[in-house]
Amino acid sequence: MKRKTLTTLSIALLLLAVGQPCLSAATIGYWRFENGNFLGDSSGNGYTLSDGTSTLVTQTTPLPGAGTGSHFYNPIPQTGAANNGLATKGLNNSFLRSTVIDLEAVSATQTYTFEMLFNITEYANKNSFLASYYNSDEARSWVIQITETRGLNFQVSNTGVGYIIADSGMTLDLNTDYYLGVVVDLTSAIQAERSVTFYLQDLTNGSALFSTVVDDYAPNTTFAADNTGIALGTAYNRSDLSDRIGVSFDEVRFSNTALSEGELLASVPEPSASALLAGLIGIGLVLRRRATKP
Ligand SMILES: [Ca+2]
Repeated sequence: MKRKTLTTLSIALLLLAVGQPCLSAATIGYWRFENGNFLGDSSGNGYTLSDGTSTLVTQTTPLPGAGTGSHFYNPIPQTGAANNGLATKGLNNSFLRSTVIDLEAVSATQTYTFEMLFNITEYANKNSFLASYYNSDEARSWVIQITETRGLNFQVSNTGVGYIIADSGMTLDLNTDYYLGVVVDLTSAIQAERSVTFYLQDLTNGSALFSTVVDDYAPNTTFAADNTGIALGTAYNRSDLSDRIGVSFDEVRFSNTALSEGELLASVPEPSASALLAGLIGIGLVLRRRATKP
């Protein structure tokens, strides 16, 4: 009976090690667009989204069986959580903004990671934005831009006018489900060590997770005393040029560290060393029990 109890314990510990990853402590905001919490922040930090002009961003739930969003992760590889809803805006429709995120207070001034599932359904061949952050006091900002020819880049500005571009070299297709991760690390005093890493996975066509690093990235912009939130689906300040995108998006996560590939939502996490050790100790207890009691 005791042996059975120990065996059960060891199996439970091993399952814990393999199948129950923890959510990252680096998460600042995590917007999942799930039923019953459409615009809520699943990180627990309260950065709720609002619709810029109300009612123009819609929810699709459950995820469709075909077409836009049907290849979005379900479950989410990193957490194992089920995915039951996504958000959609039309070409000239509204966008979403989070409540104020003070990047200095959450330690995301120079090192951060932005992730998103998305599918561009309508495009007017004008520079557009998947996401942006803008500080109206300092006029400092960052954007994730899609160019006129659907190239993908990241940009930071000290002034809100002149932007320094990190070009991913990637081109996006329409009507294709993607995972995107943009990992920004501008902490080093040495320019050559400041980098932006892009991760992109074509989910519709089942490609592997592709990554490319833009290093020697010039800006080391620091955001302080921030007074705005993250905008999804446009630049923070709307303009005729920045709203020309129809997009479905989901599972948007903002973290305050430069996440490693194994920490991304796209990745199945490796079991931690401590959890593996706990599992091995459980197995060891069983073996010892068997050796001492015939
Ligand atoms: Ca979702």
